[in-house]
Amino acid sequence: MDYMDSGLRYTPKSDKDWDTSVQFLPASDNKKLEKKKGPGKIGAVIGVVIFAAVVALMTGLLVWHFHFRKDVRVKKMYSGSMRITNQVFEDAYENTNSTEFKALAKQVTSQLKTIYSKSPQLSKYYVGSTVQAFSEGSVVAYYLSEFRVPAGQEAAVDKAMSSMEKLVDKEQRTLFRPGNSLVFEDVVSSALDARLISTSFRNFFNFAEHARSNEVGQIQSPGFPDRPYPSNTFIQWRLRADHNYVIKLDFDTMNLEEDCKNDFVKIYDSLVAIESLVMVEMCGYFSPSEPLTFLSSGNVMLVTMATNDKKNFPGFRARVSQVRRGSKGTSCGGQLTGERGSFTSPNFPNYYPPHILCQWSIQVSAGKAVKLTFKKFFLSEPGQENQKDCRKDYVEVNGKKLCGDQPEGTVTETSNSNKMEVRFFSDSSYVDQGFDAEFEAIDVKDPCPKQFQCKNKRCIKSALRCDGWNDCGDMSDELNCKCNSKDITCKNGLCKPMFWKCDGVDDCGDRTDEQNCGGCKSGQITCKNSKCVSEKTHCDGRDDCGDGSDELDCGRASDTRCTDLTYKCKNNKCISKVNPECDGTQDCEDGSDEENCDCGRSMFKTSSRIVGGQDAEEGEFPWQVSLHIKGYGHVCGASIISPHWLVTAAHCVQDDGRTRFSQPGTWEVYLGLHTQRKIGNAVVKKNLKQIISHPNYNSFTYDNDIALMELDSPVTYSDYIRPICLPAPQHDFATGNNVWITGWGATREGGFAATVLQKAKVRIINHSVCNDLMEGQITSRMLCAGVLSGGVDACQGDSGGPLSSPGGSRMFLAGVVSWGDGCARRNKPGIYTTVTKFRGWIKEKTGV
Ligand code: 4AZ
Repeated sequence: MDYMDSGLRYTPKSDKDWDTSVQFLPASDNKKLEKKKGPGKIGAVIGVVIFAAVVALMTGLLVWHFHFRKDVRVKKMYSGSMRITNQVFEDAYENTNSTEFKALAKQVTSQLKTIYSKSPQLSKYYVGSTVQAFSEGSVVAYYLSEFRVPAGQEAAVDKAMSSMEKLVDKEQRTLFRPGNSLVFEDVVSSALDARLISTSFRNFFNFAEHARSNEVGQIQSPGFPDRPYPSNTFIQWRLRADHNYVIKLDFDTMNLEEDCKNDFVKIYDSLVAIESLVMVEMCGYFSPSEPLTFLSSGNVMLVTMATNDKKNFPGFRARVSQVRRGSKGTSCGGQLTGERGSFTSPNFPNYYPPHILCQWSIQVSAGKAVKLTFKKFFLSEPGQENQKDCRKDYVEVNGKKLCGDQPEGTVTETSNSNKMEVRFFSDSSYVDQGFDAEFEAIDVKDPCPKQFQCKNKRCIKSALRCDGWNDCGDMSDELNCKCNSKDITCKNGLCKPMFWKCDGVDDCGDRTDEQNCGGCKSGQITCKNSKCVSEKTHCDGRDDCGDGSDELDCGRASDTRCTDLTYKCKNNKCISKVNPECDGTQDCEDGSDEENCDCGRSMFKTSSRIVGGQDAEEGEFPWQVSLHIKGYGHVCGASIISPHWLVTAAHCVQDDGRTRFSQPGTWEVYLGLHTQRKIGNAVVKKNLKQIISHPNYNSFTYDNDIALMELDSPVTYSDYIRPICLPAPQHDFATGNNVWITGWGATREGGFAATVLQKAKVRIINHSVCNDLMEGQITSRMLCAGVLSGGVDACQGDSGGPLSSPGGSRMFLAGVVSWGDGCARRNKPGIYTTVTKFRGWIKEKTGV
């Protein structure tokens, strides 16, 4: 049984595809092979050789004949729909067994045959078609067509099928058509998703449901909620609504295997699986709090589910109802007046329907201008990743098209008059959550009353002007400033927070903040503890600073007095060089500083400079791990430090009332992962053998927030799976240094988790400054990093992941994502566990 059988049965004309000209060779004449008295031994040998050669030749010929000469044909299935404009829909067309259905279906298939006969490519390989369903409008026919195509010819058939509309046109314009021929319009056709005709399906289920007003139906995967859905199963639900209604499908559970290659649910704005009418493809786990309601454009919808032989999950359940076309959620656009107001895409925050065009005309009082701000903006779909051309779903404001996902509140448009036209267009495939927009009337002469107007037209609170932070996004609030006493006055007119003075980073852009540092006079050096000592004391063998920092980087390979700041070689000798480990130069006499250095490198150089982040490249952070709770999905991050061991946060592995997070069996870990729910060849999934949470972890203060995870079997390194370097206990991660945060955590505070691994660059923040900002909660085992102007940070779901610090050509694990006051808030950096403080503990527990 296959996909075709899930509708009307179609019986192929079985012999047609086989080459009937093949004939078997006649049997040999036995008499000729009878042994005669021969010409002796040599003759016999020659005879045997000739005989063997003939047998070999014949075998070869037969193999060639049957294996290669015979056409190898590939089954190609296309699905399509077309509008029949000269028929009127009858209720009987909903029933595939009715005589009315059968009669019209016969006429459609017969005309389809004529249509395909107009193309030499198609007519040669055409096997047959089945009509799967009809719906209103006048009558829409949904069909499947089968072709048997010689291997290598598939592209030619695809090409011919892409001109289906032209072929239909040809057929419709044929002279001498029978008077009762069907008139076709709006022909849509595409190759069937190959996963829907898998030969490994063992079970087929086919459901049909007609929604009625004031009734809510339900569809669910087989076995839900008592047992997991079955393997190797294909199911489809054909959903209909009354004429002038649309289908509303509202999921309360969606919990499938993570890899869409194995199990998936696909929804179509059609009654047959036409790829150009796919609304969404889902797999993995969706949180019940996520809005997951879909609307069809017409009165039909198809839900398909396919599973393979691998793992089975609980499945899904959804409510089915009908909503009058034009009612709330299904309609959009209109006239908007007043001094301020808001509007959203239809069905927001749920998914907008496909195939919709909305137009809003905004008008504010004469003499004013309209300012439009998008608070939420989610218009992404496969094929529209490059957000520039907006060829699929888009919003058009002032003639400018906007699409893709945009960060909260960042899209603002202002009109030149008191009117603004906003258009929203969704094409026939793939839907998203849409947008939430606010408009307000602004005074053209005073567009930001009591506020500061940035050069890019944004309005910001006046207090944010000249505070050292780039609030406008284009720096215009930080130009031409008179700095206050808490700021550094840069020569170029910028003001920067005083605590960035002398941090080794050119914050002003003209190095003003890095001049006359530490208050030390010329001829003096600044110690790590801020003391000033004479330049001459540098490397004189005496600890003049008191913390040993004047005796660092002295170029001596050994014989340095060991301090907290010096690197200790394996032979217990100390060297003064800062961060000598794995820097490519042998500094210890015994070479131990360059041992175990197969770490911290990826295929990529992270050369450019989460919340405020961007997609990482695949394999850019090969030590990044995604920790999943079995049957739930991603919860925390972790870092690979050896083939056996991961480092994560202790707070990720603490039991709560419901889940035993501390137990290895609760988790499955994904190494080499880039996109959640996309388990490609690079990805390795492992179970855990043990979890070691730091014994001094404090769940109130998050002090000692570090844990180790041992894999149940060692992982093999690849381009996508590699360890990060562990820093020596003395490794210096200096204030102001750039470090990378990575993870699949929320992309805004309280928001959704990322699908693709995100990366963002932040800076190490001075410990005492951070402690002041975080109201004294920062212990010596915590490290702060962030962008204090806000907008870039780790967030929920990033916990346990790495804070990767470049050192030479490698990355070192500076920290473990631990906590923060919200995400990406101004003056609230992210807090990380300081890995150097736990280097000894890691060595003791793991041997790494
Ligand atoms: C969290 O909940 C979390 N902004 C992680 C990092 C930060 C905040 C929260 C830092 O996992």
